[in-house]
Amino acid sequence: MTKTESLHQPRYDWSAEEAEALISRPFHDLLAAAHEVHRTRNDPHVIEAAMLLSIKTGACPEDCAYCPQSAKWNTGLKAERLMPTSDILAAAERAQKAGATRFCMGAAWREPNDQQVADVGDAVREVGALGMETCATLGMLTAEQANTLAEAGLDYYNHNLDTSPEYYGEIITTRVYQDRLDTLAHVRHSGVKLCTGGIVGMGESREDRAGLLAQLAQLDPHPESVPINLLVQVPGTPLFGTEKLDPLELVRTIAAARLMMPQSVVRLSAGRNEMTDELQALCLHAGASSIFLGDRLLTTANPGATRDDALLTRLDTSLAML
Ligand code: SAM
Ligand code: DTB
Ligand code: SF4
Repeated sequence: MTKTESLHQPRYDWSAEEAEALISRPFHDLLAAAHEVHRTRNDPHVIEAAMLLSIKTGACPEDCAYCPQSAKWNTGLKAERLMPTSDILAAAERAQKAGATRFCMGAAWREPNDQQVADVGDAVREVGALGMETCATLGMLTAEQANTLAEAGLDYYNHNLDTSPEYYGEIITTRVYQDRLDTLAHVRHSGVKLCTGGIVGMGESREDRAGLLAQLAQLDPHPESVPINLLVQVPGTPLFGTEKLDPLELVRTIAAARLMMPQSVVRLSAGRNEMTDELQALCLHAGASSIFLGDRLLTTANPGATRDDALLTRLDTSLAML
């Protein structure tokens, strides 16, 4: 196999050590290789746009140290029950008008009950009928619950591994890594596509970022969608005040994800509100090709239309159509 072929051929046997060697390559070599893979598969001037809605907010029993929605931290967030389907549909229509092709419904649950899954399934059917791609992120699922969502026509399920297996216990104690992997397996079995990635900037090492990427790239097939979030530091959460990550480490993480999972869509997810246009441009050059639109993620701020329109214009980039 030639060197170029090997770059483009998906592999599922990535070790954390190999991933660390890749992420640690000389910066320009890493970026050039990632951009080469990127543009053979994607038009670098076209970006996929998704929009998020928090359909059930706050009061979550989990203790994720980054998350403003955990009941364990005092972040001043007002908890809200599951939204009626009609409100979810209205938000999806607004998202579609704003140019989003995927609508992602997020709920602050550790694990939904069957009634909650059925209710979200109804929303999925209605949003799907608009001609949008649907995504949901509801916490841990049983195999049956994943099947229920598949029957409702759900396109993607988001469930992040967040960090390396070694660092996981520093961030969350109320569930274990294997719980996350089990839900990913149930989703895969159901036929719903996988959206799974992680967060950087939580005080982890480069080795941990490589460890996360190796876990993701060991999934066979690779996740269709890989969100890379930069921690949004929310006052009241344990990670508020964590030393800021060198932004070029985010760029390296995206480039390595692009190389290790050549067929996946890598999303530059949370954290864009604090990024310069120039940093976002580097992330998109390194192989990210998807963003969240709108002025809100789930509960925190996102750049919004005015800033994003200006960014896309500066980069001669347009939004993908379905
Ligand atoms: N409760 C479900 C779960 O944890 O899977 C779904 C919602 S949860 C908010 C979805 C993802 O948002 C988390 O897995 C985490 O990766 C990301 N997230 C939450 N808070 C964040 C923050 N402050 N900064 C960056 N990403 C965050
Ligand atoms: C993902 O990886 N990032 C999105 C989506 N999946 C659900 C969520 C980011 C949440 C950021 C914190 C907040 O707005 O509450
Ligand atoms: Fe709950 Fe999800 Fe936030 Fe963790 S990330 S506290 S599971 S809403």
